[in-house]
Amino acid sequence: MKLYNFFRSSASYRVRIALNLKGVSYQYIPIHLRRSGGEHHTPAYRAMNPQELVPTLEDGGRFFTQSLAIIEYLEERYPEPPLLPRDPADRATVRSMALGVACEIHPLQNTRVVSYLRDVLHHGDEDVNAWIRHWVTLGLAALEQQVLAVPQRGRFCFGTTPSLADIFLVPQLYNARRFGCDLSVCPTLVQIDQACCALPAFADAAPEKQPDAE
Ligand SMILES: N[C@@H](CCC(=O)N[C@@H](CS)C(=O)NCC(=O)O)C(=O)O
Repeated sequence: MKLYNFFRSSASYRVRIALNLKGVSYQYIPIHLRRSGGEHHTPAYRAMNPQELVPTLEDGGRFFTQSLAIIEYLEERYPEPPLLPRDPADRATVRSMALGVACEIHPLQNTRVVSYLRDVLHHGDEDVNAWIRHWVTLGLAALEQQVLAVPQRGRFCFGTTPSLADIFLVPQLYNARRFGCDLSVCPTLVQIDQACCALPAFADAAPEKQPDAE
């Protein structure tokens, strides 16, 4: 398996955590998002991933894109340890937490969106930072409430073992810290993040541990 990714990309970080939790070894192929105008915009990369986003997973001669689809692929190919609970209602709850990050928070702070605000609409740093902090904080506050409402409260977002929800949470909190967001809105998420980062699967996936880290 080959993972085309970037150390600081939170969508890449999610897939690295999942691969580590599953104990699947992979080749790390760095795709630099800024160098030479962004290596994700080259024709060779676009042929693998027409969305021109990282990550892309190559397996069995096929290319898989979108971190959630990649992680669900890994879940189906390597069912142990499970990243989703067994009960359908519980599975929907965990997926909702992950999707809250993937669909409601992350896209609004993604590089190309922020660059558009800055370079095309000519917003200054102050506006852009306010935009990022607003959407990230709003989304994390909602996720905090979702986690608190879980009947099976444990050390993780859902119960006593890491799930898809934790895989999406940890990279998003990493981004939130980078952007200077106010994490007082989500004290439970901060505790869960600490519990996750104490596990080797999460710690080894951290941006600063990757071969292309700057
Ligand atoms: N929904 C996609 C998001 C992928 C994504 O936005 N990746 C970012 C890095 S975290 C990226 O490639 N950004 C490049 C850009 O914005 O130009 C996923 O989950 O894989």
